[in-house]
Amino acid sequence: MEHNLEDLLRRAQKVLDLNWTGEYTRPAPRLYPHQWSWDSAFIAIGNIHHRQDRAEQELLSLFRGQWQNGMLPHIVFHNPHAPYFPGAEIWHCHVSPHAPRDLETSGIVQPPIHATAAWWIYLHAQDQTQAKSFLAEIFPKLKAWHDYLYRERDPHHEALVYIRHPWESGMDDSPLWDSVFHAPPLDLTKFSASHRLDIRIVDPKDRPTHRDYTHYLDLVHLFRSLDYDEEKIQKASPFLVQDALFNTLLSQSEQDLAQIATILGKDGRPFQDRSRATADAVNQKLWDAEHGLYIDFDLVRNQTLEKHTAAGFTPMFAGIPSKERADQMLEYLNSKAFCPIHGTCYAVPTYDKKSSGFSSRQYWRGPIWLNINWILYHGLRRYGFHDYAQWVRQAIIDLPKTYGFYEYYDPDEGAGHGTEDFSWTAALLVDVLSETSP
Ligand code: 9WN
Repeated sequence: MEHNLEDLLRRAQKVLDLNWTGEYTRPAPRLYPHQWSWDSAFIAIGNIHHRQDRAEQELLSLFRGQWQNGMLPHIVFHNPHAPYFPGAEIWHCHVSPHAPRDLETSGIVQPPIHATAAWWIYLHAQDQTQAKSFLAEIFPKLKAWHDYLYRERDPHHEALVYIRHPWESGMDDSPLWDSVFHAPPLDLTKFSASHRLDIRIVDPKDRPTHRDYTHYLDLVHLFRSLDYDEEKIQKASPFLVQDALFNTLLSQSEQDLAQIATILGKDGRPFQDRSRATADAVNQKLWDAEHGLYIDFDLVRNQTLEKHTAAGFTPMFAGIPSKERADQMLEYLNSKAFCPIHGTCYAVPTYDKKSSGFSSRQYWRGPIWLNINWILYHGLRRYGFHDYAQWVRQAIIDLPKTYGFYEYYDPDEGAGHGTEDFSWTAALLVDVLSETSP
């Protein structure tokens, strides 16, 4: 490896060391002091190359917060006193009979990429015997997590699960949610912006608006008032969305769970079948043939969400589109709407640059996030789009190298936004630099 890349790798590992608490890795030192669900999966994917012990512990610590019904919460508050808003007292999850008694958690989920991370650990482990006993320990927990999603989040038995909060998408402030939130009248005085800690830690211009936060908190209060009972939530929630990224990651995780089952001498076919059913449903219901990407479906209003975000290209990660569809997707990605290969931009902005409301710095409304790049990189490789895959990989390396380990980046200027010392930026950089055959 070139000398300057070795130095970059060391700097990335330092960020992961800084955020390691001895039990799990914080996404960032001040902004995100607790354990987040999909962050931990990405962090484990990076850590496996040098710290197998930490990679395994990361996922096991996260699953300590798993609810009895299998739900894996998006935040585990191992230390509830570390300042974050909304903290454990706002979620107040003990109203649910399923919530753990000995640990505080949130009451929503994040995208299910955990079986993929567990399989990644096994594939890259230095100590295979240890990795196999790790798989044996985590397998029933992963199975319970996926069973929960198919059982509780798929009311019409479509093999497509819904999310019920923007935070469940992981792409919290995506323009996809604008029309969902358009309809209900909003009382902006219900919640005071002074409660927000995020806008004291990073530039408010990088973060969601007060209006969006009011929506986020409204939903939290609704779920809590319904004791986090899924049947009641399904009837009352104004937000129930079948999301392309979430279902893509579920389909891939089911493929990986099938591999894990086989290694453990169990039957992998039920997971393969569910993976295929979800892939078929994504193809049937979420494909936008006119524009050449996947979009989301709003179950409450019974309509598609006509916004073109980078999430729409992620189904390649799970091998969902046909070759013909994938060609169409690449054409859109490789255009000025996103970022043409070898152009003056960085790949891949999270929102179509030509759409109204695109922002090069505001949270999920345009900036590049390296976890989405990592998912796209692997999807593009899967379809043999090696040139564009390398273009996306280059951004995973160049952005932290030039601008630091930021949470997200301006797709034209490259400048970093949100918090510094962001764990998954470091972890996914470690992962791509550790590849034997990029
Ligand atoms: C709310 C931790 C998380 C990420 C999300 C990202 C952001 C939280 C916040 O940070 O969300 O869950 O407070 O803004 O949008 O993807 O998991 O890094």
